[in-house]
Amino acid sequence: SRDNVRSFLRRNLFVLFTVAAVALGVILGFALRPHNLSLREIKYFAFPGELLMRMLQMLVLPLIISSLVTGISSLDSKASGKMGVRAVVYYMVTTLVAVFIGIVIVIIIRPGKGSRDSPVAKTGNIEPVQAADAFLDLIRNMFPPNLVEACFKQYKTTYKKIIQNIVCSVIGRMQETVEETVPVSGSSSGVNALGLVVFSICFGLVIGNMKQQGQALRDFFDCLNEAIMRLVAVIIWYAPVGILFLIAGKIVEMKDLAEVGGQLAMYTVSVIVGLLIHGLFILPLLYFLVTRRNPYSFIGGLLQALITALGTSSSSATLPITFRCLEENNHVDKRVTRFVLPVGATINMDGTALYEAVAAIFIAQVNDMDLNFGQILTISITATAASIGAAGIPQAGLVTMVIVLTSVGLPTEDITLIIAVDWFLDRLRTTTNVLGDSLGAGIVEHLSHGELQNQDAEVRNSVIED
Ligand code: DAS
Repeated sequence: SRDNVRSFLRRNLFVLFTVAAVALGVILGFALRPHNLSLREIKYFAFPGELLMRMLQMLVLPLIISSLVTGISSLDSKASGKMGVRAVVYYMVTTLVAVFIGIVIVIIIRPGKGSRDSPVAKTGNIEPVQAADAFLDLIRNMFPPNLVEACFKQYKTTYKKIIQNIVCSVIGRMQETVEETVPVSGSSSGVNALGLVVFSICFGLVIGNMKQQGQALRDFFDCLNEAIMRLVAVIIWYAPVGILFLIAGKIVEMKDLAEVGGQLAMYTVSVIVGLLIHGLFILPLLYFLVTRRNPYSFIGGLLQALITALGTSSSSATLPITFRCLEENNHVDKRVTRFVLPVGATINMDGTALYEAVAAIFIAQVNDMDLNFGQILTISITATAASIGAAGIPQAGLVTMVIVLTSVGLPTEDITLIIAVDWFLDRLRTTTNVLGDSLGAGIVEHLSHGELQNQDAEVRNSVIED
């Protein structure tokens, strides 16, 4: 009936706007391509998109801190401990499954077979990265010596410097241009999210245990969180406009697809097939097996977050929208989203892990290198580590790729082989990352049902006692 249509429209208005924005962005982008806009003109054109990116990033920092601190301090330590373990087990299992799928697909499709499409200029004296150093960097990032600095700077990692050298020498451009192509170091979104997550969890645990004394701080973070979510509700109105221009801008800017060689095209197909299998079948199946609910209607509630991930290629920039979709559309308990979403956006990246494994094996194939079982196992482990270490910002996975390549002795300069299509694959893997985090929140909520109810009962009792 007309009423039904009206209520459907009202509920799905934003989603409809956002889907329309993507379609319009694609059309506009392709319509403008023949005009050969200069880089400067493209920059002006994509400005509304850049603004959306900045608005979302602006909210990420206070959102991560306030949601983690309130989420954790509102649970007793036993409940948060159990929830934390469930989330981490989910993250590890799904990431490893993603890596496994990637490996199987790239071995079956063999995108790198035949002689290589494009020679890579050897870059010469680039010092090799030790996988051990990269691991230590990851752990270092968890403990920022200066919290204020951690809000705008990641620990300068060894491998970032190295990829900077590679890209500089291979594409032979100035460092500033490189910084735009690949977010190498200390760029505007270089928040050390991992360090802030670790600190906020500890802080939340402590003030949660401080009983009456901690009340003022708990109220403060609670209120901060609420205020940030209200800002999200405002920015969400602007999101479709921003997404339209982000997508159109990228399409205008991208290189001619005809330039992409056969091997690279097959590599792209391998990553896409892997991501689709993982995102559309494996993760929903897992969700269904655990919760016995329809995973696709859950995913329907996430559409706006998924499209934002596609538009921004950043899981942290998407975080505010992911929160809203889960809480407003899918009614996931706030104590769960506040706890698991910021952690997930920082360390759980199934799409990135899958892509790292496919890319490393592709590069091995291009170099005619046969990998033995031990090396494939090493790739699985390092791809997982590289996905944990990658920040939720555009193309971070390309940077941490160095860990995977060096762990099995593959030439790091071959990263340049895959740069041409990375902007595109980045969007798809980011969408998979956000999907994995969100389904994870649903699964953890279901498994933690008992603790959440106990907690509710305790709160009720204490109110009655008062
Ligand atoms: N773009 C990323 C993300 O935000 C990570 C990556 O580069 O793989 O999820």
